[in-house]
Amino acid sequence: MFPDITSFIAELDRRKELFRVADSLSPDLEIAAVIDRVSKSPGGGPALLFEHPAGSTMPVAANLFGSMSRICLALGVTKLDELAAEIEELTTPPQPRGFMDALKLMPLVSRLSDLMPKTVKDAPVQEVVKMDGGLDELPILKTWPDDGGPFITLPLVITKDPESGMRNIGTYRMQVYDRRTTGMHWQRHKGGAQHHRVAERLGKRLEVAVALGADPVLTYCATAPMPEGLDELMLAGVLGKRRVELVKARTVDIEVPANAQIVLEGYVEPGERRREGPFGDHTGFYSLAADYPVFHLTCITMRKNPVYLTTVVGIPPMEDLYLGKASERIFLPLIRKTLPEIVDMHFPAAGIFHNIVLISIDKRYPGHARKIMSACWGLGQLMFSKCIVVVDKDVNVQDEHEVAWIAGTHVDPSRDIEIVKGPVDDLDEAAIAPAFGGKMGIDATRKWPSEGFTREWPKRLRTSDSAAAKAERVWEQITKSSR
Ligand SMILES: Cc1cc2nc3c(=O)[nH]c(=O)nc-3n(C[C@H](O)[C@H](O)[C@H](O)COP(=O)(O)O)c2cc1C
Ligand SMILES: [Mn+2]
Repeated sequence: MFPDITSFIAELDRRKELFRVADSLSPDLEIAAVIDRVSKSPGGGPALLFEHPAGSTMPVAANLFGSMSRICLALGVTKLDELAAEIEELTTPPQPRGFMDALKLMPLVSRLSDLMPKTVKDAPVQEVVKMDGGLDELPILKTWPDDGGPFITLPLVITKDPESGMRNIGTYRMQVYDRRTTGMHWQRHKGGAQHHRVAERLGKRLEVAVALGADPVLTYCATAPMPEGLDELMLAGVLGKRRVELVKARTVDIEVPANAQIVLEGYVEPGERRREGPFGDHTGFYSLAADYPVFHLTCITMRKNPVYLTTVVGIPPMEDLYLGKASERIFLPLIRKTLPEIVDMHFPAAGIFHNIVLISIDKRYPGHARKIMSACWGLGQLMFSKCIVVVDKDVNVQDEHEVAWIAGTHVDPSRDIEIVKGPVDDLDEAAIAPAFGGKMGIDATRKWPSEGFTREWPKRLRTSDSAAAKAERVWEQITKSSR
């Protein structure tokens, strides 16, 4: 597992998965345009290191997670499903049948206790401490022409609940207003916004620390839809198989990742709001300008020669597709703890995570597909699912073509569509009102007599085994003759 982003970059370089851009390109649109162009190439293109961004001595790294092989490498697996299997094992302790059996569980318990973060004294991220540092020292990108300004797009925003002290880490973009202030775009449903809500009720300032370029596992974890109140650092411990090292920040009472490249320390005042946006978003459209809290910088700490890690969001597919794919795989076994009848789920790239959610189930009783829709709309960030398509377990939801075919043939829209209203993603500009709107479920399972379908359900086409075997043999001849 990689202790920091620079060792990850070095490994990508060794594997020839890194392209170094020697040209001096501008952080104003040019670097972002390259990142977008590369992300649109088959498989997501190489990772990028802009060695000489115009106006800065700090290199810019991007698209580090932007392919299946790189997100796997970042998380230390060869296939994302390995993570799912690990999480399954960790969360399903075997049932001990006696004392000797119980003893075997000890390694599991110590594994769990080994996952909590530990505090260190000396940290690379504090090699340089700048009390009067400013954001103008960083090559922060303006990514799309109508953007309200430059945005920090891949920050790890760390806060503590002012009452309980519980920590949260979330990736929320930060629009640069000037060298000491930015926007703080934590949307109302997110962990950081909840801490700010508590701070405002108490009439208190909320201290904030922002890590840029933390190690690959932790960078992913800040984007993960962890249930509220569960520490992202614990997930980082599980996935990274080691305790995350933290160091006390200099001007705020928050521990920050010791191996990050850069840390911004500061606070958000109660009651303060400022226009944020527009911003070319991962919807592929500009998110409209709106009022958001404001981050005030008190101190910058950094390594001696830091790399500025960023990402560009835009029309899918982009790098965040692969971060989302990791969440899809990692959270499936956890969702199955409450909904074991879910067989698989898939978020197509065009659906930008929650606009289209495809779920296969082991259907057990009438109305089961609708139960799954309701459960998803009540479960963490799955509440944002705008269109949920539920199919039977024999349908492969990873195959979007197959799901479209099955939905087209299995659905009577007058019977099989469920429409509800509730909270929707803050980025949904089509909704009835900001963050409030409609959601649709499509029951594309086979309908049962107990659901009122009393005619015969047609059988799926499949030839006989012997005919299929002959066909395979002929197909082999065909493929050989064409070589
Ligand atoms: C590149 C990227 C940018 C993101 N920007 C934002 C953002 O500006 N605001 C926001 O609320 N969520 C944003 N997200 C999504 C959150 O990081 C995600 O919902 C995360 O689970 C939030 O963590 P939390 O539940 O601890 O709040 C972004 C995700 C990615 C991958
Ligand atoms: Mn969280």
